[in-house]
Amino acid sequence: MTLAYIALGSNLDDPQQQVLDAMDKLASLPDTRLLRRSRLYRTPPWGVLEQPPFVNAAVQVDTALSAYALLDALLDIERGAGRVRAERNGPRTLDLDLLHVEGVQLDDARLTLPHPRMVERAFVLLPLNDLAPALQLPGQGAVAELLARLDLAGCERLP
Ligand code: A4P
Ligand code: MG
Repeated sequence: MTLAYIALGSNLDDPQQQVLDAMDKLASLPDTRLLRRSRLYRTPPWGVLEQPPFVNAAVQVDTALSAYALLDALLDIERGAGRVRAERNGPRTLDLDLLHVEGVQLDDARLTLPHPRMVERAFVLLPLNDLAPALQLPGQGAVAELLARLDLAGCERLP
């Protein structure tokens, strides 16, 4: 079994419920155990500014699936939530990104691990820090240290 970390994000069609439903779907993936769920955060949109705020979260799973099989499962769950791929960085019902898989570094046409843009993004590191502050991201440092460099303005924990 291998530890893996997944980021969840939504800013359309009841984002909080989208994220909670996606966590339940992740908990029922084959050969996978959901170990921990982060808290949920409301975060200001990054990239494309003219869109609703996001709800972001992260989970830690223990899985026997390969990184590719896990990615395919995430894309299936996104499709199930009615995800339409339109504008880059634009609004979405559900975005599931594979952040890190223990012991795996990859960069090919389908999958890059660790996720290349995660260390610049408070909306990713804030929930990941709930799960694994001491986690070392290969070539980057520990999650808590990386988070301390970022601007958290406008990010709030949901009750
Ligand atoms: N892919 C490669 N590596 C990975 C990986 N580690 N995890 C490939 C997931 N997918 C990976 O994904 C396109 C393809 O990337 C996948 O089919 C897979 O083969 P996508 O979700 O369509 O696109 P993306 O790369 O995630 O880019 P996207 O969706 O345009 O932008 P981002 O980078 O996901 O950012 N602001 C806030 N506050 N919160 C957010 O959650 N999200 C975005 C989207 C923008 N602003 C945001 C948020
Ligand atoms: Mg994505």
